[in-house]
Amino acid sequence: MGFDEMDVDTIWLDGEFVDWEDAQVHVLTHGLHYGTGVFEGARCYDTENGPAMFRWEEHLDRLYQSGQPYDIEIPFDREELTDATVELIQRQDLDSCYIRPVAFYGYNELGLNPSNCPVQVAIAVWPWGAYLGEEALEEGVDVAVSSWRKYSSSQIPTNAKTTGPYVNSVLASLEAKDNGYTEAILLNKEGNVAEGPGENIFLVRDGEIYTTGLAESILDGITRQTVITLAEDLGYTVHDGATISRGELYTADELFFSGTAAEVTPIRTVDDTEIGAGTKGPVTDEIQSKFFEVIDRRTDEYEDWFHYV
Ligand code: PPE
Repeated sequence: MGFDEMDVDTIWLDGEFVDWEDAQVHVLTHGLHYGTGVFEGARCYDTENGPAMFRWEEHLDRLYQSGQPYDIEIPFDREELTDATVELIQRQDLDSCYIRPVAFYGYNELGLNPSNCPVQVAIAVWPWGAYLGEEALEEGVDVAVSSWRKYSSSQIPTNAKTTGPYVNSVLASLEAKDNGYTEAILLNKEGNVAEGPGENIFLVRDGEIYTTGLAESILDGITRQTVITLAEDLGYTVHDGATISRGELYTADELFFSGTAAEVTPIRTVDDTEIGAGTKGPVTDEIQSKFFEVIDRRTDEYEDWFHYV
């Protein structure tokens, strides 16, 4: 569904609330030419206690940190960004939504050195349902190992969520979709498993859980951290920072993706090979159920993960 079909009308841009159609930048914006921006994707959930932003503090931490390698100094503090987001959600009467802050080098001059360009900041919120489809959460998705490798952290920091490098994810996603798959898995430069184009990946084998770590050139997902905590609290052994070879994907008992947009999505096939029984596995099911229980606030555990609107 396109933005114009959604019931949203306000964007926060450089400190002001502006009408949706007025949230514009110049075509000579530095970030448009060179991808010199950093962004976040967070969610606000319609919980039993009202709308609440999930792990907002961690998303803010990552936003500011993403700017570090690029000298992007966001000219607004945490409280300003938080207040702006809360007000955007309230003004537009949203119960649940996706939250997209973006900070980028703006308009002044071109050339690779961005230091004379101002840092512009925008926040938009909109309703966004299940990323890979409602059915995906139940049935699982069919994925393919991409022919595109994930860029290495020695080339571009993968722990920074930078706009430009997402062309790597776009290529992997397009290739997967063109070939009839729902999503891709990217291998890193070494040929081991990295992550999905917009998701981290978890593998279950013999009742234990494995996930790739930062040294495998991944984004350190906040949902990934959430899943690790939930799984450990459920009593599972989690091997964070595992090296997962391509071959292990096909013989895994279970595989699933994690991400703000994708939440906890089972993977039912990789390159047409069924994973486990080719459906959502029991460990994935337990973790996914716990995740939904937490975000719906059907439990009072993990209360400090929520920022009520
Ligand atoms: N890896 C990548 C490359 C990635 O983009 C995401 C988020 C993750 C892992 C998971 O991170 P986290 O959301 O903190 O658990 N992908 C975002 C972008 C989706 C989009 O299409 O845009 C997201 O899930 O919001």
